Amino acid sequence: MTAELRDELDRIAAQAPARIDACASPEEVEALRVEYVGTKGSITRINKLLREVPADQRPGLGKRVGEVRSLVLQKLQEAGQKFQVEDGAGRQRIDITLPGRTFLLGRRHPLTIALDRITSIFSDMGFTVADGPEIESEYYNFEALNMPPDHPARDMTDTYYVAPQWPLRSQTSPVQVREMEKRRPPVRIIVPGKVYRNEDVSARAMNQFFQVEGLYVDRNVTFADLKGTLETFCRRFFPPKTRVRFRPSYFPFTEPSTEVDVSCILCNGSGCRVCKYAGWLEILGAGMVDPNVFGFVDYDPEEYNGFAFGMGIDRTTMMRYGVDDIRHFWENDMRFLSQFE
Ligand code: 2NL
Repeated sequence: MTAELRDELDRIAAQAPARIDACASPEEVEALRVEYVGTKGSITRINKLLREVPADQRPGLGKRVGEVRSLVLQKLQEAGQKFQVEDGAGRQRIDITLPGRTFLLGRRHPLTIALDRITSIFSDMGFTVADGPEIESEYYNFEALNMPPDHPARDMTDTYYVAPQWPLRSQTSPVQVREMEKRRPPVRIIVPGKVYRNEDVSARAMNQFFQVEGLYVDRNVTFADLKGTLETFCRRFFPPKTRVRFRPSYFPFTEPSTEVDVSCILCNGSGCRVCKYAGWLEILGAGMVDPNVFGFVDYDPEEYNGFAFGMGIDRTTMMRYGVDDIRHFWENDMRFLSQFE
């Protein structure tokens, strides 16, 4: 009995190292661990049989069991480490069989998605992007845009002031005036940016929102250029079946002026809550730049003319995605933001 157990231990000691070394996966190592030292493993079984071995032979055989068990455990541990690698600093070992950690990827804000798309469409038509300050002088925010001191838009109830005579811009047009001062025609720019108005906050209105304005000044620019440019924009920005219409309108800085409507993107013109059952949504205002505006920037109105337009990004994006409350864009609630792209 003792001799048989000794033979078996010798066999294990002779074979186990090579078998463990040959393992190609952590699972195979684990199978050998169970086979040798698990509760029903061969070494465990021999250890239990020690009780039946004659007392005088027990210590010697017990020592041998301990040796073989240590040898096998040592080999198993080495084999386990084979499937781990050192980190860059050579200190910690990691289990390369673990699945990788997942990264939470950020995504663009819906207003950024719309803004990028609008910028890209106008950039295809030769427009470049300009920007400027959000705190403006009354001159750039009003006067140079043909809004004299008694104009209603200058009323303190509409425009925020950070100090007397220093309004927060109520549109991005002051940037266009600054650009015209800096260079000679042709000027073909769009100006995306945040604007401020003292509005009561509601589902449809915020006291700060995003706008894109555009300006095209050159010789012989016509109202047909305005229509072609803005119609092309609408065709590309909105779904293919969207209809576009131009209505006469009024702005202090353009003459003649127009507003552009598109058939409601949600109900396709049949009437719904978003279009207030009109079937049409107003998306932008535009017109031929008033000659008075050119006077302020020293462009000769006899030589040059141009068109300008402005659109609110928040409202346009609401229509595009059927968002029913403008305040969603400002609350940064992940349940809302994660629905885009
Ligand atoms: C609207 C209408 C508009 C402009 C903005 C503009 C700028 C210059 C000269 C002339 Cl420098 N016009 N901008 C023109 C027409 C309409 O915005 O409803 N925006 C939300």
